[in-house]
Amino acid sequence: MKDHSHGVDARRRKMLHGLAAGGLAGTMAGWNRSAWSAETFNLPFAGGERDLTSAFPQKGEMLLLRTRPPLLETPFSVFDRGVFTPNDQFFVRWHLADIPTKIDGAAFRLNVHGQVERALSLSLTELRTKFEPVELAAVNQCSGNSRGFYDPRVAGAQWGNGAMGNALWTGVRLRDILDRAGIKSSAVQARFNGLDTGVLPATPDFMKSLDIDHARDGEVMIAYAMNGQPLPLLNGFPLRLVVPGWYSTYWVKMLNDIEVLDHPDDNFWMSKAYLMPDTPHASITPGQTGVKMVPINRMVPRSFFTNLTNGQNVAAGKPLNVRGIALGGDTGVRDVSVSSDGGATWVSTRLGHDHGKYSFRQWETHLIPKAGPMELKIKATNTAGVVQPDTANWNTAGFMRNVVESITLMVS
Ligand SMILES: Nc1nc2c(c(=O)[nH]1)N[C@H]1C(S)=C(S)[C@@H](COP(=O)(O)O)O[C@H]1N2
Ligand SMILES: [Mo]
Repeated sequence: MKDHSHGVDARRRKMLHGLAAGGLAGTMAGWNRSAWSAETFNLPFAGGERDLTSAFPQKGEMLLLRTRPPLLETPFSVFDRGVFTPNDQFFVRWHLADIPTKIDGAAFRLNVHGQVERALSLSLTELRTKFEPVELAAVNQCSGNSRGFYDPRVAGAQWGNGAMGNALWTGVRLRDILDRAGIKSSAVQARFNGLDTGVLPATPDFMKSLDIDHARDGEVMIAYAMNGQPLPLLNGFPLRLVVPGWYSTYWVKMLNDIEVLDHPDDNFWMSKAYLMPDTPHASITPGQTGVKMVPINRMVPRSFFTNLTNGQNVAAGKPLNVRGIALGGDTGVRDVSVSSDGGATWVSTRLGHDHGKYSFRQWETHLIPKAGPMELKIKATNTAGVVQPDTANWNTAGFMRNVVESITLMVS
């Protein structure tokens, strides 16, 4: 067995020490009764009024969609501050209401079983010392990010654009764990389960599965840290799956159980939930029936303005800095172009530092606006040549929105 711990830098060692000791800075006590901030915030769609709250443990100011189980959205202005989303303002999404409020890192075990030669029960210390640590920048985005903009409206969490975030994830390769257990030739999928459960025993446990080749691709990882710190409890302390380029429904939090299956997983969260139409862009016309459904999977390119908002006043004749972020989806960003004439002509922006193909990519440009209303559009193309669409997709679940974003500035 190779020990890579001597190669680990001091910062990481310190962080991991905190992890193993099980120290959780905050617990969830009181998270329901703390005073909400009196401030509200309006997402730009009907019913988009949200309370701003700082009442959740290890979380700064967030938009409150639901308290239990929590749905917290990142205020969009956060994305203007840097290419990585700070842990304390990283969005939060849970399906089931019984989430452990305190986890003892010393007693925690990750179990690997099923179609394997040797079942494993790994402590956090073993994970960090007996496997090679890896780091990867990757965007975690909810399949339903931006659902609130769907027209006609659809049921589900009415997110604005802030159900996404970019972090530098540290952990171990899922492949290394599976290989240590020894995958049997009967293996078809690996199923991931976390510590959260429903309040009623009849509630299906939240579990997600990946095909065994995907699970062993060397990119999927089990992360014990984000942005150099242990995961916040609400983002999955102490371990979460990171599935680069795939929607975050697969990024199972508080991961403590991996079962290698000899059949395709048909549990509720794989066979009934998180399905999308098997059509171009997962798009159908409202009311359309008889559509084949498939599990949601890879992300698609998106781009956003971060320093300007719709309806903002700006000065005519003076250079205007226009900037934002983009993601390529399941591959890198090739180009982000801006249009100031409603989409007739496009000009490439300057791309920021490349943190890897699964990361946010910052972009920036300058314009000299003329007096009057000015419509700006932003459009990303990924390295596979996939371009954001000019018209929005539609499906009943409100998944995979990635239409070209557009804002109108008042220039005077
Ligand atoms: N254990 C567990 N993991 C989970 C979920 C959950 O409900 N339970 N929700 C998934 C979904 S749908 C999303 S969008 C992401 C949200 O990750 P975050 O809360 O860290 O932003 O977690 C995923 N992993
Ligand atoms: Mo999600």
